[in-house]
Amino acid sequence: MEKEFNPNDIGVANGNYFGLQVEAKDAEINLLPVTWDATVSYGAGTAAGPQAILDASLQVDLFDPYVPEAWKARVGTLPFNEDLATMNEEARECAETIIGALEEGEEADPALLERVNALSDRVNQYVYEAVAQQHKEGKIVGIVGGDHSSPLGGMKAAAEHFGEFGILHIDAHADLRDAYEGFTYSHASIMFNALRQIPQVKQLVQVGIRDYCEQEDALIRSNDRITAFPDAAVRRRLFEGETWGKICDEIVAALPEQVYISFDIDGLLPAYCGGTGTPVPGGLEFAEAEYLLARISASGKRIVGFDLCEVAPAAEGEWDANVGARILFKLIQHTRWANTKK
Ligand SMILES: [Mn+2]
Repeated sequence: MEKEFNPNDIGVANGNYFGLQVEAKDAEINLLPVTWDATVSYGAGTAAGPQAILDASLQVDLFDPYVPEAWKARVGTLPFNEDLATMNEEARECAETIIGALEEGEEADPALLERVNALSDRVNQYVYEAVAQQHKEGKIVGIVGGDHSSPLGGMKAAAEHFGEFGILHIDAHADLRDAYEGFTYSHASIMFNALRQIPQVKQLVQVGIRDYCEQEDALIRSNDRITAFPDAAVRRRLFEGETWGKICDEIVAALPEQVYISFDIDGLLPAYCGGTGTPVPGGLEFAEAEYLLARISASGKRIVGFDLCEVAPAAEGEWDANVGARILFKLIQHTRWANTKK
């Protein structure tokens, strides 16, 4: 006989995130695992993120200091897509050859590039369709990546269903490169693609960014759809006596009424995500990220979707996945709370 659900018990490995006994059809939020990391340029492994986060999520206590009755979250888990894993393997092989050539100062083979781009297109289409179907059923979707190219289809689906929104983008990188390394759908191009392909994205609000190039900096400065809170500028203000609360006010104010949250785990301090593809010194404390999410959910804005990307299992132990599971829990809770009439 199945035991009655007790939020105070240890999570049960039932194939669902956080061991929740919620079927996808009954959920308010459904999580879509996207096991895709084809264009990761430095350290691979984020394709294993969704499963590692699921395993670690069983350890997360279903309590939240900001959100009442967190354990009542009706969060479902959508199936892992086996085809994605096969496609990822093929695309990764091509991408490794391409990146290897580029690192030798050689030209990339155009046929291989075309193949990676075609496979990326299929992933985008799959994610788009899976998310659009959920929207039709009245659900909010959280995408669990995968590298940061994973959620583009989900952003498109959200734009078609919900209309205009802003993206709160927490990341060490600006992700504003045009076809980085020749890959149209590079992890480093997600926000460039979102701005170019999704007119409903009214504002991109970047927090934590600290590793980006001259061209991206110029784009940030010249494009009025982008508001950046670069890590160095934020730290400077904190060092000189301003509070994180005041800066969060500005971040919240920069966002329109509807918000999509795109959370790259490397936005946090590398101590929280050493296994991720491209860790960068500096970044947000866990508590700073949580507080920012709490300010969004208290602000009266509506959250139309979210993603958590670039969590890669560490070489040893479960720390990265453990942090990822906890950020995922916060994203879920603050999405619920934002969308609850208070
Ligand atoms: Mn990113």
